[in-house]
Amino acid sequence: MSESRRCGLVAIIGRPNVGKSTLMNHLIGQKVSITSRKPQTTRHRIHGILTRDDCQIVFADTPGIHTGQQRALNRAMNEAAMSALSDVDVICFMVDSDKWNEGDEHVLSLLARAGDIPVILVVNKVDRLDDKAAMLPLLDKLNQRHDFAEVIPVSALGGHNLDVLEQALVSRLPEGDFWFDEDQLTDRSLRFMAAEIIREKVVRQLGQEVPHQVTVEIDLWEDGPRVTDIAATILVERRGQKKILIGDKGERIKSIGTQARRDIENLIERRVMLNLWVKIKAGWSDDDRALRSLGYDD
Ligand code: GDP
Ligand code: K
Ligand code: MG
Repeated sequence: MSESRRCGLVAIIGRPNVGKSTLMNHLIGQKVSITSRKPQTTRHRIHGILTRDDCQIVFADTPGIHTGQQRALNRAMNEAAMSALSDVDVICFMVDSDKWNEGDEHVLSLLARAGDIPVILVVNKVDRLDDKAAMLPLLDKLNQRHDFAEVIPVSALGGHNLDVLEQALVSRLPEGDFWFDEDQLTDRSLRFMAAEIIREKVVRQLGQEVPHQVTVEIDLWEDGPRVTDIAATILVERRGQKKILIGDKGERIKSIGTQARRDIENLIERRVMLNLWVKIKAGWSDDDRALRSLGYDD
């Protein structure tokens, strides 16, 4: 049976707001099964795993790709993103069917370094197009810039065509045993996902001008008999961001906390008590050492 199985690593890349998280959530659903690492596992941080009888798609956690090269953080994140891409089995380049900007342009330019890795062009948000022909000029333009293995229009939000995308991914994965056992959630990955959930809520509040400047650290994780106690620190770069996050009389941080707590409860299927702290990490985005301690050096 195992000889007919496929398993491999997929990266979904694209500028902020094209719908990467929405797609990932749809593909993986609530049944995220991240497990203890086996020796042959890649050096990648794992964002999520889709396991079917016949295949396991492991989604690499590619750090965001960011424009603006001046700052150490941008550089480090772009380097990390590119090195994460260098040994995946398939890359999905996700774009918005009716919005193209310099962020897309930048990510597209990085694809030149994809080498032989097949790149699937995923054209998202087609539900917003009245006339599907409206995306043809974009597709024409993109096809001239890169030799895509396939072009798949989808709606990540509506679930449209995602089965086609999934099959396109699976067919390009190497045959081999699964890397991860199912149903074996580890603390480490749960913590990681909880931090991601909190970060996602913060980014939504701050808007897309600063998302990569935010990191979340889980300070405490205690599984009590009935409730899991979690404390997390949100590290922002500037005083102004801290103010925005906390909001008038703490309204903002409270609503972030509530939303994050609900998602974390769904993830771990337990009641959660979530304490959030906001701290300014002054000047850290220009300090390579700080980046390393936060884990962006791989
Ligand atoms: P990311 O920054 O690439 O991870 O993008 P998100 O997944 O956070 O999505 C950004 C916004 O686009 C959110 O408001 C989503 O609800 C919305 N979105 C994502 N996919 C679709 C889609 O297929 N159709 C529409 N209309 N909106 C979408
Ligand atoms: K987003
Ligand atoms: Mg996202």
